[in-house]
Amino acid sequence: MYFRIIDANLNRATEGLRNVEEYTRFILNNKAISTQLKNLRHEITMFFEKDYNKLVNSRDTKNDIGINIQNITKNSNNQNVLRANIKRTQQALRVLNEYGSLDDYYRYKMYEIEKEIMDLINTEKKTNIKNALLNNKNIYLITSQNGFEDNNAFIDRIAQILNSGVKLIQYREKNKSAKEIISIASKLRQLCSMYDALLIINDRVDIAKIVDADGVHLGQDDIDINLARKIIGEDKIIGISTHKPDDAIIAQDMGADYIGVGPVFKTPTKPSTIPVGLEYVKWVSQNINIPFYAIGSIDENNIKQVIDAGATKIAAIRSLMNSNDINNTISIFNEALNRGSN
Ligand code: TZP
Ligand code: MG
Repeated sequence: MYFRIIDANLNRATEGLRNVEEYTRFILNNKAISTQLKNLRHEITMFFEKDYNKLVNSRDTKNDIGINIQNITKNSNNQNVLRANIKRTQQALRVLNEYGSLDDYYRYKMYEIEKEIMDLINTEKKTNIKNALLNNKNIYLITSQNGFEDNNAFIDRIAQILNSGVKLIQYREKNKSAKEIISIASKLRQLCSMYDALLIINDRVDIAKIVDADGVHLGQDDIDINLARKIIGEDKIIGISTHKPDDAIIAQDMGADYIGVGPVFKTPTKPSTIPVGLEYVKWVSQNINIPFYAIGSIDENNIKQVIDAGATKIAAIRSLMNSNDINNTISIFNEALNRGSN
């Protein structure tokens, strides 16, 4: 047995694992991966436990000719440190397999964990980008064609609202054929791109994909978020309507990019739905970490109450679609939202 080699590589592997674990624990806050790494470290240590005395006795640090080799990760960024430690661990596990008969299962397990960590980091990066996209978009227009039976009049109205500074719109249409929805959504796509606004499609993941919208909005009875994610991809925004704390927690855990919170007040758009009230807005503002939009009969007269309950973003149909003076409505909304954030 080459105890010196085993000793050095056991130390290398366990130190590497501990280093990776600190990243998944304190930077990624991921319990599942951290636990896997911890178990791996314990199992490897236990495998060589019987040789502990021999390993320590074989140690001869003073005469180790490799001891002065530069630490390549010094002054490097966190992700370089992470990557170096994953590689270090895998290499050490290979040596422990060859010289110490450690099961190669551990090295393969480490390859799997590496993939899980990298997938998580990539998802987080995308989430951060999407968060930044929604960051300064505090007024969310949800469209309705009520009163705009002519498609051109409807598109003109949306253009006016975009022109007043709204940067986020949801095309919501429950009655038209798929063909007509695609035709209107394509026009809205062009319009939103012109105004540098985001276009979200209500209910229809297929149509969101077809018109290359920025995302899709789903209710509690719509397509499951995981399926929608598969269809529309990681880069797109998915919003979920929520009506109670459990809905919000689940949406957040499932990777929603934002949630709708409402109806805050009674709304003729959803006549049979009991309003959730300001209490739920307050709860979400204190317990949920993803962006949320309060919705349901929010207008110039009650927006302040909604903001006082903790909302920093609002969504509306009628108060925007039907405003007699859209610039004035938007400036009242903006003033209330900006005052609320100070
Ligand atoms: N979801 C909850 S309330 C609502 C939706 C789609 C309708 C909001 O419409 P309005 O006109 O702003 O009350
Ligand atoms: Mg829906």
